[in-house]
Amino acid sequence: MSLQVALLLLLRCLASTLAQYELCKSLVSTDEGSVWEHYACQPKAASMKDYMRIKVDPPGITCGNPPERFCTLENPYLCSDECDASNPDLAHPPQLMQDRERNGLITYWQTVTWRSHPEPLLANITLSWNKSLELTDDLHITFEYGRPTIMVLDKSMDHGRSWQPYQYYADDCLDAFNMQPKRVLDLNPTNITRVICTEQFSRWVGSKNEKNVKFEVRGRFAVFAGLRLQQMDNLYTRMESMKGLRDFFTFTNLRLRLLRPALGGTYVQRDNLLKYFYAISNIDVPARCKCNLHASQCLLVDGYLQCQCEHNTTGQDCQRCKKGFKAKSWKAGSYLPTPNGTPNTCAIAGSPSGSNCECYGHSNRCSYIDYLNIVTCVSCKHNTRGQNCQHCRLGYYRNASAELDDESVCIECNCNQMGSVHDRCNGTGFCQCKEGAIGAKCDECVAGYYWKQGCYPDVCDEEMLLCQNGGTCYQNQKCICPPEFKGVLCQQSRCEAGKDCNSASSLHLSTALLLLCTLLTHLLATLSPH
Ligand SMILES: *[C@@H]1O[C@H](CO)[C@@H](O)[C@H](O)[C@H]1NC(C)=O
Ligand SMILES: *[C@@H]1O[C@H](CO)[C@@H](O)[C@H](O)[C@H]1NC(C)=O
Ligand SMILES: *[C@@H]1O[C@H](CO)[C@@H](O)[C@H](O)[C@H]1NC(C)=O
Ligand SMILES: *[C@@H]1O[C@H](CO)[C@@H](O)[C@H](O)[C@H]1NC(C)=O
Ligand SMILES: *[C@@H]1O[C@H](CO)[C@@H](O)[C@H](O)[C@H]1NC(C)=O
Ligand SMILES: *[C@@H]1O[C@H](CO)[C@@H](O)[C@H](O)[C@H]1NC(C)=O
Ligand SMILES: [Ca+2]
Repeated sequence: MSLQVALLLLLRCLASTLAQYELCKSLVSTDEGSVWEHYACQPKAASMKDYMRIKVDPPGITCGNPPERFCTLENPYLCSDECDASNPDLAHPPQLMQDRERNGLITYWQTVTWRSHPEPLLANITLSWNKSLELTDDLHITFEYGRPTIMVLDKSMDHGRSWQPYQYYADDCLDAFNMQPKRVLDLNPTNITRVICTEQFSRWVGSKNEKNVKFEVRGRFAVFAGLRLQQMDNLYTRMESMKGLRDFFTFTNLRLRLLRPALGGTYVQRDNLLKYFYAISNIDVPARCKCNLHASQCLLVDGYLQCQCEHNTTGQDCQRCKKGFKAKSWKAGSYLPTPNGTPNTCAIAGSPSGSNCECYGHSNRCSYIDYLNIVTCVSCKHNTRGQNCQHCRLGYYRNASAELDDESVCIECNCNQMGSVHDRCNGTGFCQCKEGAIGAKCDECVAGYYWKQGCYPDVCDEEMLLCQNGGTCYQNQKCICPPEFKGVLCQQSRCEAGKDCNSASSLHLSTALLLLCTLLTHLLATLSPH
């Protein structure tokens, strides 16, 4: 065997001990000397329970304040156990869900008992990381004294601003959530990201026999990677091609909504409510930092997890190009082609990889225009335009507090359609107003004009253009005249010069009656003997 072959084998061997996508770059020697080669990379999976913040709700749900006795489901009439928050040996605070247990001693968080039945015993546990993470293995929650009969796992991907259900758990899914019970085994490649209700982790089997509630990640990975996760390449390929698959495993916060404790049977024994409560000894969250395939390390910096970004990216999740490296717009690294993927590095502005054409990160493509002999950016994004995407499109104006390579560099003018001459604005966002309109967006009227899908001169007001003859001015738009008057300012009597007086209004009718009466009187007068 030649030395070269031996070296190659050794290298292969080394490479295979490294997990896939573990290296962001390596120094490679070529004819022109050593150069860096870059690869898509991601941090190792870690136990994220070490970094999570726990909050339990409602306040006062943790037992021991005041001290309280409790029993167990197996031994319901031996109620010698006690929870006392003021005694370290008898206290069960939330941090016991994430501690490292030593000497086989199980430590757990515990709630108050179901004293106030029939009110439901509800508790929320919110887990926060302030970092986007991706699950890499099953989530495990260990319940002492029995698993809840009804529970929901929620997740947030935006630091707790919005939440969505992740999985439902119940001993009777139809009854609790009106959902058909499913198992992860029932899922296939097309509906793998479906949110299911499972009965597998809620049935009563004795509190000692089965303590675990899982959110199954392995089982879902196995749909693509095979039962023993041997074909991870298949999974990674799907991650790139299947919409929503990566996001399904991504989260910044998790929440357990405990909706009904273990009952140990079918019914709640109201005469012994001291045996119903929740107790959790451990929550395992195997996950990796989401760094968009631009970092192989994720470290605790100032108390927060941070991707150590490579490829000239930056940000908590390496979700931006570094300043000065925005010749192309930012892209996440790609798992494809396997095994090394594509790094999609950010290129230095003006570098050859940016084709010598600065587009300030608003375009990935340049094109040479032959007859002008210039290179110009193609399809500028983010509402920019121009040879270098350095201007704002018509109808947009430059955001003075943003750099030229900022995605929010162009702000929509937002001119009011009715009040403006057109939809363009000047460099500070002022639109060009039609007569009578005013304001940066031309959505108000100057004095003497009223707004009604545009500005129109006042018809009436309380000063100069008074409605006459008892008419009232309606929103500067028209005089509401008494029935016997008309005209813009009610200045004209309807009976003027005997015209227009025979319309059907009741008052006109009485005028007609009056006329008739006069006529009759006249007639009577002529008929009566003199
Ligand atoms: C748990 O969280 C849900 C969703 O935010 C909320 O509606 C519910 O009131 C919370 N329950 C408790 C006991 O705090
Ligand atoms: C989240 O982490 C960032 C640093 O990555 C920090 O600046 C910010 O204050 C943290 N936010 C909260 C709510 O803890
Ligand atoms: C997923 O699809 C399969 C086959 O179409 C179906 O049998 C299964 O019930 C679906 N699972 C869910 C949770 O809808
Ligand atoms: C990032 O920028 C530095 C400084 O210009 C350069 O040396 C390095 O090769 C760049 N890295 C990548 C991945 O482009
Ligand atoms: C202007 O740019 C700054 C800096 O990027 C950004 O924070 C702000 O939201 C932008 N303003 C608007 C109106 O988009
Ligand atoms: C835009 O128009 C407003 C109002 O007419 C004016 O105050 C402002 O100076 C103008 N800005 C520019 C950049 O011309
Ligand atoms: Ca513990």
